[in-house]
Amino acid sequence: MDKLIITAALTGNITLPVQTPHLPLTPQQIIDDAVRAAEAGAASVHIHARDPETGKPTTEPDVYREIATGIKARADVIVCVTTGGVTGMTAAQRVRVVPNLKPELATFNAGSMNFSIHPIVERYKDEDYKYPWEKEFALGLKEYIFSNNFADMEYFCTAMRENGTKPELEAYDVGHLYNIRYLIRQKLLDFPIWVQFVTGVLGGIGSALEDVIHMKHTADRLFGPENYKWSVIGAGYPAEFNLDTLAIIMGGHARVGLEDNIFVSKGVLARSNAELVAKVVRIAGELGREIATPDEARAILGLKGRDKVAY
Ligand code: KMH
Ligand code: ZN
Repeated sequence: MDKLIITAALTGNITLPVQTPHLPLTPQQIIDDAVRAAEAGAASVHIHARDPETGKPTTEPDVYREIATGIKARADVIVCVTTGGVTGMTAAQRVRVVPNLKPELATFNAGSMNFSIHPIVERYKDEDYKYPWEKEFALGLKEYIFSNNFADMEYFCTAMRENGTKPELEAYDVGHLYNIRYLIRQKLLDFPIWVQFVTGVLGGIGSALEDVIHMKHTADRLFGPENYKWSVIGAGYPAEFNLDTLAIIMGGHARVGLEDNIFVSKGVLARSNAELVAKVVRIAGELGREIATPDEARAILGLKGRDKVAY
């Protein structure tokens, strides 16, 4: 088995400040959290940016550059930049971070879907919200379609290939694996690929162990086990740790982070992304799986190296 690649997804664009006071929002907070997550054992950090004033997700290129540069100066960790964007953005706006930063890794969302957290508003009173945009944003997701049509996916493939950025293929359901196979057959993606099985999003596949095993069997059949590496995201608690444990046992890789889950144990908020990373490191240790350093992860995934990024 490969050594375990741990990814820390630091802030996301869906987690709300009302959910946890520990969500990093400003570039400095995101950089600090990335450094601590790397020290705890993360080989890769997945970044989104937020408006430093409002905590609202932003795709402002300068904020992305500030975060990526700040992390690079302090930690030898792979930076996986989002191309997920925010509601209302075109594919061109979402992908511009790739030519701008030429990162080693960037997310590539492998199909369109509903993607919502609107039921969460039932948990909070109006006075709980930290920012005025939060409740409306969560409710608005009820009508949101996360659009990743074939034309857009082709465009993302080209942009990533031209910039030497490896796609981190986010598959939120079994059909997305078939979309990936289509792109491979069209010669738009090259083996070996790096796939995330993302479970537990409202709009995608669930987080039962059988769901992940079905994703894995399907990927084996479509791609061939030798042609891909995989990791798992179980959104929410306890899915995050249950499915990371499954991946550790099955030879996959693990993602944690406040983008996906805010609890370190039942009802206990994680105080940082590093705390979530440390828990996976402990589980892997108990199960005898060694942790990959960033350079070992680069070798496993075939990344170009941090000397070839544009930040
Ligand atoms: N925009 C969200 C619905 C990613 O990082 O690429 C999902 C997202 C995933 O942004
Ligand atoms: Zn993300």
